[in-house]
Amino acid sequence: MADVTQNRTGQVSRKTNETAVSVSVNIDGTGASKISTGVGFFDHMLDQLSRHSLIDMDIKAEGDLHVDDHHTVEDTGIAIGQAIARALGDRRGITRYASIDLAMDETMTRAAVDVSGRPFLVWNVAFTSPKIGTFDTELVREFFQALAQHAGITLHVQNIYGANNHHIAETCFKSVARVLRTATEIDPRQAGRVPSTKGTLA
Ligand SMILES: [Mn+2]
Repeated sequence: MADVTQNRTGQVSRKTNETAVSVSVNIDGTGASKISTGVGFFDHMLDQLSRHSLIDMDIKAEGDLHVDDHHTVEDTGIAIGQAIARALGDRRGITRYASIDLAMDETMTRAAVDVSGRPFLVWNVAFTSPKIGTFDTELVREFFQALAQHAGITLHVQNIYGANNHHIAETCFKSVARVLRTATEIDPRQAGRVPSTKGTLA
């Protein structure tokens, strides 16, 4: 059996001339979060990411929001990804793969993940508006690119249909949350093995 008593937690503090970001995650959490990035819509999305992945997240970001939200969103994605990678360790015993078609009102978004150690993002999501309130919709991709790169996951996200841009963004976060939950969960039938014929995912 995988040692499920082992703490799957990760902490990252990252400071540049543009941002200071601190992230703590617990993979085996309950979806409890404390999030403050200074970007209201982004906080709302990260709350969904934690709630529906059941990964506890403590996120504090202070960025150069006088420029725009870009650095803060990207660097928060980097730090969350790094914290998840640390928490996963050698990825022993995990389910590894998951996918979902996630519905929200008129919108349907599909996400698939391989918690492979190999970073890759396939992004097939088109927004019909450049902004949701004051938030730049193109930053949704930037966030997931940073997350996939630094968590070491292969992530595919496709918006199948949808009209409301808030819903399109939110289904991206919720669908990724759900596949992260499933793919990072301990599969008892793996019996603590690394789920790869290579013998390594780290
Ligand atoms: Mn919402």
